[in-house]
Amino acid sequence: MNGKFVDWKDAKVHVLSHALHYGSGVFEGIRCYNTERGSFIFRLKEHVDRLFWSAKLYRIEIPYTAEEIKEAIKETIRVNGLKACYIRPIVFYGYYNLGVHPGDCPVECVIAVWEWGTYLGEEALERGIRCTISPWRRLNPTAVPVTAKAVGHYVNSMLAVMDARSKGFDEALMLDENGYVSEGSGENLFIVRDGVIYTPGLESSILPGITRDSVIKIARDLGFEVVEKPLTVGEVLTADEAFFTGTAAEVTPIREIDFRIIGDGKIGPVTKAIQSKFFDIVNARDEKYMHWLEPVYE
Ligand code: PPE
Repeated sequence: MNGKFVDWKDAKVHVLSHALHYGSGVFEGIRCYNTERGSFIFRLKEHVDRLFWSAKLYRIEIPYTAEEIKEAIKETIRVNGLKACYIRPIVFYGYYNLGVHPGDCPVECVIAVWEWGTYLGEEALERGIRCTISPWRRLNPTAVPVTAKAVGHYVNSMLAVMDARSKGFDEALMLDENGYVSEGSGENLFIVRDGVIYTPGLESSILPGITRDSVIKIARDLGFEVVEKPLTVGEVLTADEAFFTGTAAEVTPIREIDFRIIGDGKIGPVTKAIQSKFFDIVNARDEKYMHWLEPVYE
């Protein structure tokens, strides 16, 4: 917390912190994997870079360099002695005085790490999940810079996932302001049709996911054609396969959307191929992608 190690129970902020009232913060979600070759952080550089451009979009000046943040992340894992963990850096306006303009509120910078297993339940990675199309549209880029991973943007995601869970689904699928399919509450979407992989592009108000970028590269390397384009609800409902990607969700198949079975309701062959390659890579079993892994204990 702000350059010092603080015990979990003492890691507190003032109730009049600006970010609590106005959502004025940016954050990241990163995973560290425990592999046979040691503990590695997946695409640390890309995550820290995104933290900086999220901050730039919100005019938040991070009082550290990217190098310092990366080193602090590794050090935080080391002092906790964790082998695998989820990493949450967050930079936000703290307490000074209220009022929408952050004025002289201090920029607070925190890195938290903890063990976090599968995001959508143990079964999700194998059997796939059930989604519903959200009545809440994804925030649009004329209102906020949606490519920033900003704290306040997540009220939109929270409404969507609460709606989905209240109806008995695992996750929400959100549409953009034009009615094209955008993304999940915390994941990017891919579909497969006739062997070709499609995913919504930046024009569909998505967060440019780092797992999404990884999956596009992995899929092309495996010889698949990957097309970024606006996707209609009809195209998604009639896809042969569909899956979500995200740091927390990893590569999670979607088996059903609003009671329509996707493909044959099981993880499809393309999803399976990409998912197993993804897990090989994050578990340091693929020499070609070792540059995506940052060692923690070295
Ligand atoms: N879209 C949204 C809205 C999103 O929150 C995430 C990550 C993604 C796409 C995928 O981005 P990436 O992780 O770079 O591949 N969601 C994070 C937060 C999850 C949470 O519940 O908190 C995550 O996966 O860490």
